[in-house]
Amino acid sequence: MQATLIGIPTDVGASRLGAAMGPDALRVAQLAPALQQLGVAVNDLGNLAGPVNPRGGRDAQGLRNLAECLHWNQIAHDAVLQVLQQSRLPIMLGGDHTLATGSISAIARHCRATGKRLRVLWLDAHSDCNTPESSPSGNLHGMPVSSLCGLGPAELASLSGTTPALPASAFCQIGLRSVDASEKLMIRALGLEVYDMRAIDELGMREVMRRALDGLLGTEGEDTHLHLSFDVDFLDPDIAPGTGTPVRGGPTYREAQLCMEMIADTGRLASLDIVELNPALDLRNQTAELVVDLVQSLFGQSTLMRRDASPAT
Ligand code: B3U
Ligand code: MN
Ligand code: MN
Repeated sequence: MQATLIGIPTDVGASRLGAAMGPDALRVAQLAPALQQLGVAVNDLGNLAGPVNPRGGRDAQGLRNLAECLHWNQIAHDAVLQVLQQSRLPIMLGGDHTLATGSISAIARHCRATGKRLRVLWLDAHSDCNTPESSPSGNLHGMPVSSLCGLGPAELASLSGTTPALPASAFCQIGLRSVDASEKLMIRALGLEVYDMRAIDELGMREVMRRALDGLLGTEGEDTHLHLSFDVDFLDPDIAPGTGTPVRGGPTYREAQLCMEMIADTGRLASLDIVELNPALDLRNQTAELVVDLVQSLFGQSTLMRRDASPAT
């Protein structure tokens, strides 16, 4: 397997500064060597260059930094598309979660061109499906899901070449525990598949992931491109403090490991966003190191050779 790291150091979609340092924190935590250990050939494009954070207020539409967000997402889209066209697996190092609008738009465009079905797993404490009308904050990192479903700002919603970029049914959200009232309505309206923390408590992570990955195992999943959009605030803040909008009551270390291992077992992972890592809020880079540990499981590291798993390489 060949993977390409793309640093996308944006924090223009968030209120708190610091996520722009995420890509380098992941490099300091040895992300590339950790993947190489598992037989993944890795190259690193370095960080994309985009606009600085103007720290602007809300515009007439109520949005913060829309022009800069658009710019970042356009360059993210272009870089991701190029990597996919080289048949390499892109790993986006964020950066705030708005960048998923660009990355997933490129992935949707690529899937359309290659006739693949797209499945997006969205690991997050939040649902990120606010619209310009509903957003309480004006922060665009709270809107990538609605943008991709055709309901965000028009310029962001059309990045993939079609609006919507993909059907809402392609998404599966896991780990939610902070959802605005307006987002609850939007989840209903879009018919999003959601496993919130209550579902994880009641069913267990194993059953949640079994349902989330339905149709991906074996020959049935052959034509599916599986994308993981991993917001670091998915994890419980006790183990992952280095993120801008932590919410208590998230998955434990063991639950997160099982989640990654079960995704690895499908053998279908074809692209990955790692977002909302904020080194300014971290303790001695522990969150970045934890993420690297989890990414190793995502790429096939397991304690024993498993009968049902596809090989990592
Ligand atoms: N739903 C809130 C909070 C939020 C969403 N995503 C993050 N925070 N990281 C909003 O601002 O849209
Ligand atoms: Mn998010
Ligand atoms: Mn989040």
